[in-house]
Amino acid sequence: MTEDAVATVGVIAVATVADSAAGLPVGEVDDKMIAYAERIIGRYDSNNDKQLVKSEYEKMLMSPVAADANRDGIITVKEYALWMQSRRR
Ligand SMILES: [Ca+2]
Repeated sequence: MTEDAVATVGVIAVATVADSAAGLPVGEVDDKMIAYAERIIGRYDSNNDKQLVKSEYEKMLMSPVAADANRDGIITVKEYALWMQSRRR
């Protein structure tokens, strides 16, 4: 599946994820999902700190703000991976 296709699917699922944000899974993240999150984040990570701040992620087609599990305004690889993983279930 292309990343664009994933993004399209994600837009449809965003409301569901937002509803269940309080119950985000903790811990177990698929290695493939981590690698995928690193690729996506790396594309927007201007300062190469392996995480996204608002000025970086606001350029993304699909806002990952729902991935910010602890609401600190920073999207880490793990948060992004968990978020994507939760949307695929
Ligand atoms: Ca965060």
